[in-house]
Amino acid sequence: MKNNYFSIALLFIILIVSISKNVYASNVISVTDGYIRASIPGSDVTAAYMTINNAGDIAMTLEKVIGTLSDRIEIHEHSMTHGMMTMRQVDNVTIDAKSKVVLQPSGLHLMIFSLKQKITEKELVTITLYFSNNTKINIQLPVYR
Ligand SMILES: [Cu+2]
Repeated sequence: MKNNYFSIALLFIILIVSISKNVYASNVISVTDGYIRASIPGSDVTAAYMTINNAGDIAMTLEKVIGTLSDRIEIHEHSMTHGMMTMRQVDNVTIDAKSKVVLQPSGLHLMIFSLKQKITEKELVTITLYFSNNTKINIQLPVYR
């Protein structure tokens, strides 16, 4: 009986961890902690962030991102130039073998232009990440303010 309670508790812990970590995985690539910013009224641009993990033995490159919310999703990088925060588009992002890359505010991010609809909280936005070696992964991003 005691064992049963333990199993149920463990199941709940696993459930909570998997929900909060928001894990999406292919054979070697997994994406955790992804989210997209709610769009601001009057603006049709937003950004998305996530951690991309590469469990494989070779480097993987994120080459493009596609979603129904926009026809223009770019990989961007923030950097300091002459003491000013600027951002520029980058062609791709390489995740070394057995490594990870974090897309986060003030760093690498996905920039989403020309939104076809408002992005509001309490919805999930699906996008597809395309990597080298014919690897692609569908992920769902919760919307945060
Ligand atoms: Cu940007």
